[in-house]
Amino acid sequence: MRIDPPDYVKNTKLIEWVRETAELCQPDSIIWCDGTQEEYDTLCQEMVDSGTFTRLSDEKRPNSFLCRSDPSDVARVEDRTYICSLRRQDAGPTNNWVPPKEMKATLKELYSGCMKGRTMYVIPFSMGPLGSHIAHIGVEITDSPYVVVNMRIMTRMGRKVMDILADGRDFVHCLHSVGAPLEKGAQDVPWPCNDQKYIVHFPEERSIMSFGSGYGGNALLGKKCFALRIASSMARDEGWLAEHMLILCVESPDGEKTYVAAAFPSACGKTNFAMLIPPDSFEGWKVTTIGDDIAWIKPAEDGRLHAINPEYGFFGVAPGTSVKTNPNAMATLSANCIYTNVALTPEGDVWWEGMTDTPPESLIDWQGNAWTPDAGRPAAHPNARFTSPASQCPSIDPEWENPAGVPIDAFIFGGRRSNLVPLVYQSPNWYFGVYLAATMGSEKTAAAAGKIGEVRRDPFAMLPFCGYHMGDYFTHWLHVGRLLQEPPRIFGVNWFRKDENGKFLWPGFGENMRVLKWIVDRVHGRSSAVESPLGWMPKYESMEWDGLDEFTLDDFSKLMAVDREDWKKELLSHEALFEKIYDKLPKEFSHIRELLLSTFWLSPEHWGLAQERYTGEHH
Ligand code: TSX
Ligand code: MN
Repeated sequence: MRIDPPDYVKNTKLIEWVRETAELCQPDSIIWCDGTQEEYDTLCQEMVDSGTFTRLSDEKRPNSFLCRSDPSDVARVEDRTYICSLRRQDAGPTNNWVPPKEMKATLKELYSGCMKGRTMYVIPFSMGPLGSHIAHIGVEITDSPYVVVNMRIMTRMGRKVMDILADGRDFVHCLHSVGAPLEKGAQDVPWPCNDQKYIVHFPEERSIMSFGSGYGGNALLGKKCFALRIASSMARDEGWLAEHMLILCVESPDGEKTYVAAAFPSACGKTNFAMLIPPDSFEGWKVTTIGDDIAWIKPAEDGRLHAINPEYGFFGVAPGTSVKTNPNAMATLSANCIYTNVALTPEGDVWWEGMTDTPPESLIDWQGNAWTPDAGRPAAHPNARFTSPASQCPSIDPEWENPAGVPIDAFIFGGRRSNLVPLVYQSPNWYFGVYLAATMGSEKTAAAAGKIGEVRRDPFAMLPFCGYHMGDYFTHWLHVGRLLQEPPRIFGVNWFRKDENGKFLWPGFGENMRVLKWIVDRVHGRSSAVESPLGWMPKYESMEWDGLDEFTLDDFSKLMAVDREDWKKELLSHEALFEKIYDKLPKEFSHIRELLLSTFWLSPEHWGLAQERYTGEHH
């Protein structure tokens, strides 16, 4: 097989890997992607011609496309995701594991001839600004043009990356196939994929093999597979952190900048928070966005942690995104985007649930069928996505491409909890902060697996994304903090607490700026706090309430109160998580749990009295 690399390709390991892969997968042809606009336009047009893409209205969504996936290929497949480390205990009990040799034999069969009748694309990409010491290079080989155009939005991709991939320089090998060879003369389908799916990581050799799916995190291998699973393993070995976090900057009226990284499980509005617009009453305050999903964070010379966003675009959930919930995201979507599994309007625009209060009278739904508001099913798939360039975001931070990263002053960990967990609290120190993050949980909103309202532990929002043993991950976090001159302060938040009638106690969205301001003030030693069973908490007076007059001290008390019996249950329930990783649980955790349990030496009466410190109630 002739592979004909362009003369600017110097990396002999890459050339050899492409040759081997072509021999195994037997594509009809090979394209070395250069990342140019012309290449992108050509591939998009080819997908329009083949029926995979629909070009949207030039007026409403210039240079943008709609794509409908196969109805069976609409989300990440966690039960088909494997961490194939050499030793089982390095993957840990929260990851699927198969011995790497055995897995490779299985995959070799599947990949054999899997690209017949198709083009094999070679995509060099950088996770992080080109040349940043925090960035890393990957090369994805794929038979999906959809993957190529999405990778061009989501990563820095093409010739400019190949130019710095000198001979001898390492890169992460990312092999992807939709697993649907085309026999001679056979008619292709708009979304080829395979019922058998494998998303496989080999952490020791820093490689990824993905088979059978063309969707999102299964196929755009720079994101969850590389930037989280493989990178977390690299980070542990090299003393840094690869995290499922957004990064934002809070700028005060006098120009003081505070960078914050925050982790939330899914369905908590992470992208909305990353692009928050402060209420009008916060004159002169600004929130800017560095990233909405992943942060690579490294200890720097100054004794602090510096973070980059390794991505170049947003691959966000569309449903629920509107000018009300996230005006910055909506502006980002005005042009040059790819929409997957959203609905199509008769005018050639897109629509999804929550985009407007009233749905259009008629649509083509995500499966290509006619749809009206009385259809009794959603027009867009609940996991429908937009792929959009981060550079188009009005709130993008001027430092977002700084190769040195931005210095992180605070970590925020949140979850969706309808009761018990107060709006905001600060960990007394790094150890308690790591414990807080390790035990974070979120309630289920959809009736997928498990009961609605059931708390699911999702440590650091990393449970599906950690490329090694979760116990080793906690130990690594404890270790990194010990080495820092100025460890970031750690906070917990909960935007989702409800009253006894099921009404949200907190308005959320832009009003979360009030929480951010208290956090920023804490970081700089300005705002006061009082002790609570969970850590430091604001009193009503130490938060900004201008412009939210209707939110009373009484409302605040409801939002901040910690019920004694509920907190006891919560602490005892941490045991379930700890049991799972008992052999690698940091011993700090057992001590912290004991210390937290010691608050129950307070009688119920004294608990109530102590609570007045932070609810501000007086009896
Ligand atoms: O993203 C959200 N955030 C963070 C915003 C910066 N959402 C959406 C979550 C689903 C992905 C929220 N939903 C937030 C929030 O802070 N809070 C809530 C709950 C809520 C929903 C609606 C109202 C109040 C709270 N109020 C009215 O609808 C009028
Ligand atoms: Mn994510």
